[in-house]
Amino acid sequence: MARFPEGFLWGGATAANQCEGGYREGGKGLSISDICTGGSRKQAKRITPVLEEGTFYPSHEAIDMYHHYKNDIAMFAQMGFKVYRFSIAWTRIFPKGDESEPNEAGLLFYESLIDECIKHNIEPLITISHYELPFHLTKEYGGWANRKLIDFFMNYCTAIFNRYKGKVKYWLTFNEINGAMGNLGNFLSLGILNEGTTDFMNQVDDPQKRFQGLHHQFVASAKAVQLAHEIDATNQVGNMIIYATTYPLTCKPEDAIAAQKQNQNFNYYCTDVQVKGKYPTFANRIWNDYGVTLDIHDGDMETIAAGTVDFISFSYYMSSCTSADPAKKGEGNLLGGTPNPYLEASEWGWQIDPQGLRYALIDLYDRYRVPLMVVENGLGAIDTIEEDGTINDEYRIDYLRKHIDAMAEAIADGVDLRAFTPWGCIDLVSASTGEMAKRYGFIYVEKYDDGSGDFSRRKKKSFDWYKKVIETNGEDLSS
Ligand code: BGP
Repeated sequence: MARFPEGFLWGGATAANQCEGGYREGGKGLSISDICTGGSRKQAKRITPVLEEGTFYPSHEAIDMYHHYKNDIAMFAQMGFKVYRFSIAWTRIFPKGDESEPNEAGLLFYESLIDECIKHNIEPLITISHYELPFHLTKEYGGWANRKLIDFFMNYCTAIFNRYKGKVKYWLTFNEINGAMGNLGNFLSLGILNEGTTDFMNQVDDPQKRFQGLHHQFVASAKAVQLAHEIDATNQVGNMIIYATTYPLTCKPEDAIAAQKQNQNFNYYCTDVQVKGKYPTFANRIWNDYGVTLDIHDGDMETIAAGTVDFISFSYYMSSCTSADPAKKGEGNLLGGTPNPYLEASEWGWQIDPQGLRYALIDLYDRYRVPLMVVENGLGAIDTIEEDGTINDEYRIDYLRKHIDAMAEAIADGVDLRAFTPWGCIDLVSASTGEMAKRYGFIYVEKYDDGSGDFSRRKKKSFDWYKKVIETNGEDLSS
């Protein structure tokens, strides 16, 4: 029996702020990612509200997809992509975010990009907001903590839903919305720049604003779902979370409770609101623990209930362990937690766990019973160009092969999985560390962290491998 259903959407994923560049072209406004400097695993990127002369800002040029998209989409087509997940930069459509009319040049750019996908029989899957709020909305309004952002977001959605009607069917509202359950989400997801924050990894936290901002995003997302359906009944809108598979560090009951709590906080809080249309039973406990009082307006909960998503999409890179013992709370990986002694980690400390993906799929499907899409997964690694010009990224193939096998197992377990779009199908800037050195692509881009590189593209070994995976609908994973 086939391991993957017919029509399974194989493809890849990127985000505007990490690949486009052209940060001032076509009338684009400054986004929150445009004010983040380069960084590395050891040196956190900085947030600079005023651009500094002589400082390297990776999003300004990124991999210059703004000028290379036709070539890049043709290469995706060569691999046989059925779907391409990308994001629209809000700042190309509404450069400041609070204008009443959209910027035609921005609308045209994405129209051309979408047409290019369609020309190659690639289904566009669009993330509406992926870590690039217009900076003006941070500066003047305080980011998503301000309720006015709901209306600004709706203007943006109205413009793109109408313009791309009939061409785009799949939409995701907010990238990794549950990133706002943690400290990093203040700025990255919500555009909230608390006083004293300069270091991206160690932001000053304000849980009151963070949870309020998240509430505004829930209302905005639900309104967007309804609007998308109104404009075109065939539109399918998903949410997008980071799924963090969480194991108790030991079988000690306290550790199991700690893991369960972490699961509720991180994996279910947002998903319950967006899929079930209401806050979960444990929400009060979370708000009380943080000393948060939410301002929920009349009608908000009705809006949320009426705007539940059609499917769940999520990113999955790693798992983590949770312990009730504060002394054991080490630096597991980006998700926090404690290292798992049974797993190996990538060079960036992300613990590799294909079984964790199978677990994630079964857990989400059992709890929510809506179709699932894995819209990010992959190995960030240092790639080397050999003397003969090849890039033998067997380690990436090995990572993806195991995760594809895990997806096949989950499907056999009864999960309704529709799509797989590995992250950074073409090398791009890392979101957490702001560097090019951490590469995910099937396509190598000659762009480096000192700003050098001519943006030329070349296929890695994984390019032909993934082509065969798609051709055989996931049956042949050999290299
Ligand atoms: C997710 C983001 C992406 C992306 C990816 C890999 O959190 O949605 O934007 O970049 O992770 O992370 P990184 O780039 O930090 O390696």
